[in-house]
Amino acid sequence: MNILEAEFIKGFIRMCTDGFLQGWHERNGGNATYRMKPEEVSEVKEAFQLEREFTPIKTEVPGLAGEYFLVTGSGKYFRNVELAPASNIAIIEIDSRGENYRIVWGLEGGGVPTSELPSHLMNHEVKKEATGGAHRVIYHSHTPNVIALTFILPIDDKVFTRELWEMMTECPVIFPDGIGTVGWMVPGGREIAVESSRLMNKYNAIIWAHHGIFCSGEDFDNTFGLMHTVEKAAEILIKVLSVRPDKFKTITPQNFRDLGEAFQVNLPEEFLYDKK
Ligand code: 2HA
Ligand code: ZN
Repeated sequence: MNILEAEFIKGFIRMCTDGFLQGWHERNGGNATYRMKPEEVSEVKEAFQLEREFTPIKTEVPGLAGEYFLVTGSGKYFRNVELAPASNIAIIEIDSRGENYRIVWGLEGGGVPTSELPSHLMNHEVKKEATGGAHRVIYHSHTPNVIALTFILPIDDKVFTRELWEMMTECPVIFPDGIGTVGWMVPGGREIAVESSRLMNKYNAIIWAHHGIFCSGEDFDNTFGLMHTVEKAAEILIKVLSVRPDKFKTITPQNFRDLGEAFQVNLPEEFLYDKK
């Protein structure tokens, strides 16, 4: 088969294009990775070339030994993924120790996986464990309104979660576990990956101050949908704060408790604090 006809590759490409069209991927901003299912590996492995070298991941992910991932390329533009998939994305294989990877398809003409590979893989490892294998997508982008909020709100999980929940009634239903926040750190390395994956154990969305957002999910629709929802809530908050610094009315803690009961979602009390 033509590997580009595989449904998981089409879904990944569509997510890249949709993210670009939202304005989340200036230049080479953002990156995405997908942990392939065994049947998807079988479906496309005829197209694999095994002559490329194993390269250190620069962190250890033993929980991902032997897994295959579809990944965006470092320095590649989301804008170009749909136009030339084989030059801008790749499939990588993780070795049996979870310490090295090799490219088995894609990035034709040269290139390496996303500069955020350590964060992606450490997040995948945590999410695979925490969800019994259900989560497969990690997606990072530079959502402008989320980034803007990191200049005006305290970098605090409780504050971001509560303020974003208040912006649209369905937010707490879509991210009932809340949102994690990471203060400014150098991107691309192991340190930010360790900090991010620690939070990913608890949350499906985490915000990197003055940088962007990471989302985790089972498939492309719900991962993209989560990011879209958080960014839209952030946009509404920016609009509200642009008009006046305080809210004239809002959704109250008791309203959230009633919502949680009606929608059968557990909304942790840590986010329903009194604001005085
Ligand atoms: O440019 O988004 O975080 C790619 C990135 C790095
Ligand atoms: Zn980034």
